[in-house]
Amino acid sequence: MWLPCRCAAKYVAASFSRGVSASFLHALRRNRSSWNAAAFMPESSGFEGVSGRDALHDYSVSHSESFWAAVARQRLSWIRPFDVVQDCDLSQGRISWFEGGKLNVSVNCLDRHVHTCPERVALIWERDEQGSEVRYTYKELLEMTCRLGNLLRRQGVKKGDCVTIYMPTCPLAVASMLACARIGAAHNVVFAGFSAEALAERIRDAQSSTVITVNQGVRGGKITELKRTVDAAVRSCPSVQQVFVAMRTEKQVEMTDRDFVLEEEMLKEDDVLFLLYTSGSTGKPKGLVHTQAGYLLYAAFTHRYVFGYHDGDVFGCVADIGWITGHSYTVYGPLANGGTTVLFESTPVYPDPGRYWEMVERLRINQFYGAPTAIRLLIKYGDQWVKKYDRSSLTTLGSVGEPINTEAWEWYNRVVGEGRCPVVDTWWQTETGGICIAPKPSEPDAEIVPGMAMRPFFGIKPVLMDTEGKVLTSNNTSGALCMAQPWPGMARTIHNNHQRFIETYFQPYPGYFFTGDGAYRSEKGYYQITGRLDDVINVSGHRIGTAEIEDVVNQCPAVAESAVIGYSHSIKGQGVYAFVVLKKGVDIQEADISKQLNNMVSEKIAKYACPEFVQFAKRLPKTRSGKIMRRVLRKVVECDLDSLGDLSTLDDPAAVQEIIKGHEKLLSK
Ligand code: 6R9
Repeated sequence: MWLPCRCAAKYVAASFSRGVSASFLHALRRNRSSWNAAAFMPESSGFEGVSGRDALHDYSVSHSESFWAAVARQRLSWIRPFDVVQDCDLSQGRISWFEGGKLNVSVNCLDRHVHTCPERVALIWERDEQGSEVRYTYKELLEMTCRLGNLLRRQGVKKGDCVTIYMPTCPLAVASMLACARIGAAHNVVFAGFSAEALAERIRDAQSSTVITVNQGVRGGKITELKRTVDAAVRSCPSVQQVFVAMRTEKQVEMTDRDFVLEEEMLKEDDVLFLLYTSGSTGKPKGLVHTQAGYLLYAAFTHRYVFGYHDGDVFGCVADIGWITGHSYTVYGPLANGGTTVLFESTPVYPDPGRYWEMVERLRINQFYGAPTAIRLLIKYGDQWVKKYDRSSLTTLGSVGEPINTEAWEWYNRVVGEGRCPVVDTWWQTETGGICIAPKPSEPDAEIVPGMAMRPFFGIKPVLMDTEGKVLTSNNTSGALCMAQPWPGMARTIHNNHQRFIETYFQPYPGYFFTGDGAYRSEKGYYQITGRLDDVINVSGHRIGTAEIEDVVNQCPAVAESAVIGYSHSIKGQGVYAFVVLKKGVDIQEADISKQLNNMVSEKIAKYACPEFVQFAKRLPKTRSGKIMRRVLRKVVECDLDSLGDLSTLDDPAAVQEIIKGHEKLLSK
């Protein structure tokens, strides 16, 4: 994976921008005796006996090697220093400079300046349309370059390949050149005025597999059909496997299987830090993509302020690193803050239910971050397991993963924290990268309401939406939880499926990020999460899509169809309940099939996703259009028969009665 800023910090050398100003030269000519060689060219302080411009020139010719060596060391950032300044023999045509040295041109042109002056303008694009210039800072140019470099890499461009760039003068052309430099590919820029034939000849000679172009060029008010020229050229270039097309104008051009819209492809690329798969409402898990600077900043910043983490504290997040909580608050947040973090390999009840608190005492943990499901489990074992141990090091207690019920919250606060430690119920998601809503930070004596995430973090602007997609502005109201503004920690895309990313998070409420959760905003404006609005359930703080479980259940040869529903579970938060319709003529004991289904789910997904109950039914309640009425099944499972709701769209209402009977029978077993 390409890490864009890898070399930057380490090898930042002096800036290249020490130019020779005109006024300086003027002064030089006027008064040679006052010429300060070191100020003019710092390297010259090491050149013996050099006092004037002419002497400097003499030196550069007579001591060519030491002159160029000094300049190269001073003005470029090297990954590895060179061994030999030059090895040239003009009579033989042998030319070699800085042998053994290694540098990255793009790091030299971009990263080191981003390090010192990210907002400096690097490019002013004077567009054909007069007066519509666009400025790009070093930071922006670096970002564009990294995305392009990552894209080229992903598409198989390797060190030593040659990319043909057939573009007018524009920032994407510059970024394309630097991107090639970054990944070690050569570029072959072909003047965009050349004909298809001339272009083809150059592509063939360079053996390029990749061409970057624009849909149309604009020059002197005239449009040129550059993509069409590339199409014609590529016909006689068998080496070309892919063509990236940037959109200089709005005009759609014909695209083949080999062609990609450059900007769209670039959007999918970034300085990817990690993928983390999480469940959605379809059977296929989503590989959410998090990137570097934004994610890291957000993880570190929330870690510092939500938990009041200070230098020297010991932070104990007991989440597994296989979940986002482990990523952000076991690994990245604490480490970015230079903190000490505990990696908890065990379980809350091993070797006994005092494990967490014994660990707190032994490691002197200051902030403890865990899940409500574990708290509920520990409550059952009694307070003595907690009180046995010294918890005076604790300053803050965190909760994450699912709504924390009041009983669990109060126990956590009263028994574990002895009423001294604020309990922070932190709401966030794999998608958000870090905590978005939490009681802290707040004024020191501000209230904390049990079981409420309460306050949006810095930079977070939550809104609630009604069913029509309108923003609810009043308090004491519930709706779909969305975010009205971006923040640095948010995921960038779904791996290999940017379209799904857009459809899931940005299309439900255009202009907003949709979380998939419902929330209530209290009279005082505090937020309380009410749960998922989609077919995702939360078992012991682990997200799982019901469709994912159904997929596995349906793979069982005896199963005709199934519906998986979440129901309230006193410890896990939610449990899995499966309705299963068997194929006609199946002659296997139901208990055996249940066992088989459990094995399949635990093998193909995980143990926590196994159905607690399997109810066999002759058929499932369906609408006339054939959709399973999951809402009805949910009510049956929750034993809430009074609010089955409108059954008028049901294909056959008798199916519901059968389901209710079957459910009663199962519970009475
Ligand atoms: C961090 C994490 C995200 C889903 C989220 C919501 C639920 C998380 C919560 C909470 C109520 C909290 N959730 N924290 N619900 N109160 N404090 O858990 O990420 O695994 O992606 O799950 O978990 O439903 O949408 P993830």
